[in-house]
Amino acid sequence: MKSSLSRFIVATFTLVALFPAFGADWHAKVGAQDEKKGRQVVAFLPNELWIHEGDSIEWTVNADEIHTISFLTTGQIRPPFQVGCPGFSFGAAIFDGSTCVSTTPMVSGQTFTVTFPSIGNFKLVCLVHPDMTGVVHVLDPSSPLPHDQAFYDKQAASQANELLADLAQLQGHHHAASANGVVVGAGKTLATGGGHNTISLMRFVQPELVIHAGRTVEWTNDDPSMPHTITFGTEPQDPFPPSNNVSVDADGALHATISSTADSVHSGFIASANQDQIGAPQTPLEPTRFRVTFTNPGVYPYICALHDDLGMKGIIIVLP
Ligand SMILES: [Cu+2]
Repeated sequence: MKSSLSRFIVATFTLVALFPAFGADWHAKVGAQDEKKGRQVVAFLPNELWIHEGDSIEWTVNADEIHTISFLTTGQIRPPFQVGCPGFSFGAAIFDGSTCVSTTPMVSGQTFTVTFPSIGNFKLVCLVHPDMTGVVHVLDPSSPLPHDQAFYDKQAASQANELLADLAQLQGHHHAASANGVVVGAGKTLATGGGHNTISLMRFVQPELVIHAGRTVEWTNDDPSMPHTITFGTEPQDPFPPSNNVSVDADGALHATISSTADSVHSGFIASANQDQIGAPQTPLEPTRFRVTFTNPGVYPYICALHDDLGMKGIIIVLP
């Protein structure tokens, strides 16, 4: 009896210490997807909220693609998502602009609550996805707020539906450049007044291809900001670099030869280069194409090592 009472007091005290203002609680979503998980909305929904000093926002992840909820400090160098701020917060945090706050990569059903004790306009980012941003406007309690929770709920739902529909339309328009070509993903980035939203198709657009032995298949990533891999056989520990048996063609595309269904070949990240920014060094070209020459007949299944859990898999059938 006594111990549960003291535990209650400690819990209450901790809550008071963490959330001194007892402001309003707001809710927002992170990501959306279709039933088969192949169509991913890579966005904070909504990506712009106006709240009062002392209020909290609880974000709920709504997709199986991983996302982080991160607030860096002004001018901070963007860290890799595996590193975080460096470091991570779990469950809840306070952000006043002076110290970085980030979650670990989160998936469907997980939540994170941030309390904002100071006025200001704070950029919200996902450290996994460069074109997934938002903003939280924290106003003085005497200022009126433009929207209520019902508005944000409706906006989040309609944005998710519109973006998923947009992606379905995009999916229908992607054709391979050659007979032995496979389009890897598709996507686009859209802006709102609050930041960037991205839609990404996590699929090989031609999941099954039949070729003759001796031919070369070419995969091309058509997504502006989503990396993918083409991985045959054993998945490597580190998905970033290509496997040792991958070489570079004269035009910069990566190339491997597969002669047996027992071979393991990994493309590494196939992705669009980041955009150049004024005042920053020009970004180098990145490999956007991967080629494999198949010398022998057989059935060759492969995956995207980053998105196979979303169903991103393909197969090459090689006839004599
Ligand atoms: Cu992928």
